[in-house]
Amino acid sequence: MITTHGISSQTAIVLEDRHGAHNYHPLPVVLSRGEGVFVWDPEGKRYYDFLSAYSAVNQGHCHPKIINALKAQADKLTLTSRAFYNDVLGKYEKYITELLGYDKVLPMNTGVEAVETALKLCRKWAYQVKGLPEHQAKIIFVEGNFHGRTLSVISASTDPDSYGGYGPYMPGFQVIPYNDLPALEKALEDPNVAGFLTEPIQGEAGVMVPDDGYLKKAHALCKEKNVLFIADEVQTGLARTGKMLCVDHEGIRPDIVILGKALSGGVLPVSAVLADDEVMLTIKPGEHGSTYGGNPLACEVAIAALEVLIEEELAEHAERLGKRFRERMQMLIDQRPDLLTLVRGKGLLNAVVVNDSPDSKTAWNMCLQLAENGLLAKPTHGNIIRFAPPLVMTDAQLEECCDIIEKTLLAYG
Ligand code: IF1
Repeated sequence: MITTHGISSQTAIVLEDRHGAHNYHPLPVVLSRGEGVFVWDPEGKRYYDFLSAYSAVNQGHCHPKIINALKAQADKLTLTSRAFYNDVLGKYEKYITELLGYDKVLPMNTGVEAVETALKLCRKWAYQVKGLPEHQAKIIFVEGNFHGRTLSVISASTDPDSYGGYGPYMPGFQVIPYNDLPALEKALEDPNVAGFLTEPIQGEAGVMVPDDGYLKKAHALCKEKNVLFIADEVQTGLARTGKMLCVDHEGIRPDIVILGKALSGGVLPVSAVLADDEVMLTIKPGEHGSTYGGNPLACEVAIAALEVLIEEELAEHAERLGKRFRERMQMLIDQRPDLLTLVRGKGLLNAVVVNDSPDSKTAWNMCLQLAENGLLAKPTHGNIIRFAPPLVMTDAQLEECCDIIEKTLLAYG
């Protein structure tokens, strides 16, 4: 069963099903190798990857520069904990804070840990700087949000799949409609509001792009009320939407920025919270941390992952390819309005909405067909297909991928 060439797809699926928790429902595709925009199954079938590990591999699979950084540091030192200094962390902290223009960074591992860190910072700041009464700080979230899987962030989720059965929930959170400035204005009338947390584009909700100007105005409203504007850029950040940060499209500077996923180019869980001293220095030694956060292996990988984004101009690339992708998808929609409703997105974070109900199997079945034809994408909410390839895709590859999508969807049903 287990050979020197690894295991078959069928065996891999059986093993996961038998021995792993059933908290996922993957497409029946097994991957054993990746390079750039491609992944391969154990039998050698090649696919274009249009999920990019949920935007963690913006730089492409196994980017040589990032893998070399990993290997070189792995031979020297991997983890010391923060009980001691290490000789890479400070270099990384200087690099990322100068690159993104914040006083300080706090390194964590997974995206949701960085979100939790931002929420803790927000509360500390509220009590120490803003002067709110103890235990009264409120943080505003928006409907349809996705910030990860911990008890505290699922407490603000409006998706029953995320929060159902996990109560009791975290107090001090309020959820308002997304893309709704009057709702935000009203929520901000409460003097105990400490922060407003949002994804600049909602990923899990189905690539929901807010109206132009929403983020800018929301930021201004927060500033007026001395409320922290916190951007969860875990999925939208790091060149995915055509700018280094998605908020750059509106020229705003959040008080707290949360990064993860592509910060390591898919190599290790590496996340970060960026803020200025007024916020960051409210957490004192011993008040927050993580065994692996800031480890030298992660720091070298993160520097390389960020350098790749800049050296290969991946934001510009995503912007150009994304425009072309939406143009091609619009042409397809015009041909089959019975089948497809619309395409939306920014840069290379896009979704096509299928003309069917959210509880239909249409998008899932289309993704099975796309896989058959050599392109991997994942449905979300039954009638939405997310398309988010690695940003290192060439123009010619993008055209070929659009041809595959066109051929597959035109043949559907
Ligand atoms: C799963 C979606 C993507 C995120 C934002 C924080 C986190 C995420 C904006 C937490 C994570 C994931 C996790 C993954 C599915 C996924 C996802 F489908 F749910 F929407 F990316 F598209 N903030 N997103 O999108 O980061 O702790 O996972 O490192 O299966 O939960 P994490």
